[in-house]
Formats: sequence, C-alpha cells, structure tokens
Amino acid sequence: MVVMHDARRRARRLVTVAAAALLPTVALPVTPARAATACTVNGVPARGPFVAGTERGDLIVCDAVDGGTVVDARGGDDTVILDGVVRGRVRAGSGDDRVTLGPAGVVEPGASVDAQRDDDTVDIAGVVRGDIDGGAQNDALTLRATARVEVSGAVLGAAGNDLLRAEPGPHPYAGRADGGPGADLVDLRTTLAPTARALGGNDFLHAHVAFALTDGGPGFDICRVDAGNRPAACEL
Ligand SMILES: [Ca+2]
Ligand SMILES: [Ca+2]
Ligand SMILES: [Ca+2]
Repeated sequence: MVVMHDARRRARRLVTVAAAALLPTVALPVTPARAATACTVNGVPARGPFVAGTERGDLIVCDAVDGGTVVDARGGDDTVILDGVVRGRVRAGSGDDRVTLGPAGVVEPGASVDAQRDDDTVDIAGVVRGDIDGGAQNDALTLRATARVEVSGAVLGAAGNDLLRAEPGPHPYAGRADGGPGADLVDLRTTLAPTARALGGNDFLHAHVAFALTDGGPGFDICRVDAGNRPAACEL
C-alpha cells in the first residue's frame, strides 16, 4: 500500500511539473502597487495598520491610507489632513476636530472618513467615492470648488444640526448629500447630476440646478431649487 501511495504521489508531482513547464511565458498582468500607509502623527512617521493620536489635540497628516489601516485621532481637538488616496478608515474621535481632504485627496469606495462626536469642521477639496461623515453633534461640511463627489460617494451630516454646503464648481454632484437627523442646512450651490440624491430631515434644502432628486423626506422641510427637477416632500 505504501509503495502504491508513493508511486501515485510521484506521478502527481510529475504531472504538476509538466503542467508548469507548459505554461506560456507571457507576462501576467500586474496589479498596480498600492501605496502603503504613509502618515505623520505630530511630525512622527506612522505606517499602520493602526495610526493613533493621543487624547489631546493632534496633528495627523496622511499621504496614503491603505485598505487595512485605521487612523484614529482619539480625543482632543485634532487636525487631520488627508492629501492622498484613502482606502481605509479615518476617525477623528471626540473633540471639535478639523478634517481636510486636500485637492490631491481621494476617498475610495468602501473607505470612510468620520469626524465622530462633537462640533467638527470638514473641508473637502478632493474626490469622494466613499463616505465622509460629520458624526454626532453640529458639524460644518464644506465642498470646495475642486471637490468631486462621484455616484458611490456620500457626504453625511449624521446626528445634530449640520451645515452641508457645496460651492459652485465644474464637477456636478453625483453622489448622496444627507443632513441626517436634526435641523440641517443643506446648501448645494452646484449642479446635481441625475444620479445625485439630496436628502434631509427637518431641513432647509437648496440645490442650484437639479437633474436629480431633492427630497425633503419626513419632517418640516423648506426646499429651493433654482432650476431643473422640482423638489419632493417639501412643506415650503
Ligand atoms: Ca487626539
Ligand atoms: Ca469629532
Ligand atoms: Ca444632521
């Protein structure tokens, strides 16, 4: 029996070697190298997979956040600057934080940037394909003229009375803009692409040109659309 098994194993090995020899020598497509996490925390380089601030106010700057990485500024009033591709998760923690997605910043699908608790300021000048969230309490989220929110992207006020404003720019807003619970001011001074969804709770909703759905949703909503599709579910 042992001899039989050995013979079979040897035969199998021979077949494997032969198959490998027959493989064409064409170059297989190479997936582009992903940038490894590259951040600094108060000037000290940090490479992940967990980039942590302290319970005090920190300055965290990232040129790349890889898919397996969590960046957590923790407590304190932190400044978080994202100036490259974000594939992982970024959290600003409690405290009144300032989170910036610079012009070279990209939040990829599945990635998230969450300012979390307290009154945060979120400034967006880059590309949004994932989620950017103000977190609980009263946040101010501003999309600069260079910002581009694609169909998979979402900018969310979440709980609290939030201000979500988009400055006029060349890229139509194609994703979701949602004040979430609370009395929000959603002021989109840009064009909404047909794929866009502008939603509110008890809100003031404004869209400059809407080829999309502007939906007051439940609650008392005041809606203004300068041109394009009329808003839905608005009380005023
Ligand atoms: Ca901190
Ligand atoms: Ca916060
Ligand atoms: Ca809200």
